[in-house]
Amino acid sequence: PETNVPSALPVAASSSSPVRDQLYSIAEKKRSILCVAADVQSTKELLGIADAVGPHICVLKLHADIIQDWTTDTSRRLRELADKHSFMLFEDRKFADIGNTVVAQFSAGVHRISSWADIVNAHAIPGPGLIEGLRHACAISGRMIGLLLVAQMSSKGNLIDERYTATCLRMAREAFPFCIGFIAQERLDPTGKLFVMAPGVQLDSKGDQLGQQYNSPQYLLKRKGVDFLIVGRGIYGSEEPAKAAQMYKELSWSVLHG
Ligand code: S5P
Repeated sequence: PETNVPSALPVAASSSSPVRDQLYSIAEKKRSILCVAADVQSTKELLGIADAVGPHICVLKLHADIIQDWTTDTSRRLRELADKHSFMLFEDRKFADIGNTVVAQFSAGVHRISSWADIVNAHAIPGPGLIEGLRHACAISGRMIGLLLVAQMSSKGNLIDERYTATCLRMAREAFPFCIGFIAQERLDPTGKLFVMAPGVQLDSKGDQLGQQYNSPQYLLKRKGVDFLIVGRGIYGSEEPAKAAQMYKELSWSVLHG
């Protein structure tokens, strides 16, 4: 069913999550609800995209594990760019294991995600122990990090049904303010306190050969009530990523506020 609800931006003031507050403050200041998915494979390309689209985004989403030459220098320089342009870093790790394992995946290994990410995401399938583990690792890191639960997916034939999504909503409510929202395709929390970032956004394509499905910013924002848009190939795959980012930023902001 279509939700047909307005944006959650006005709810920001009533929130008590510092990560959520920071995100909404950046979004308001930069007039941007755009998250760019920088799915490139080298540090040089990643930093290049981050610097180019930086002025137009509120969040840069990455998959650290596809960067072939990742070092602690990659995350250090990413953080510098995030501070320079004022955007948040979202590691799209989609944790999906028992609590004890995700603690290590979050804080150790080559990527040491908890030392630099502002936002991470997880599948809810292992149950609340996973969220507890991530919260624990977060406390050890001493950094403020927000969690998004993957409550729906954009890919054709995915196994998520309405009951699973409803359970994600319940788990997220219980885990607020560590859990601040969802990766999903429509608004889930009617109050908007738990926000939705929606991937599967592109204007020039309906999908790819591997099941990705795209919708327009208009559809997702107006008809489905999502709060933030994630655009990957529509931006980093275009000839001029900075220009494309500016276009998606302005279009999505005007859909909400114009
Ligand atoms: O359901 C999902 C969840 C995510 S996080 N569908 C997705 O496509 N994603 C991610 O969003 C995916 O991993 C990729 O990084 C991005 C979409 O990229 P695009 O190039 O298809 O826009």
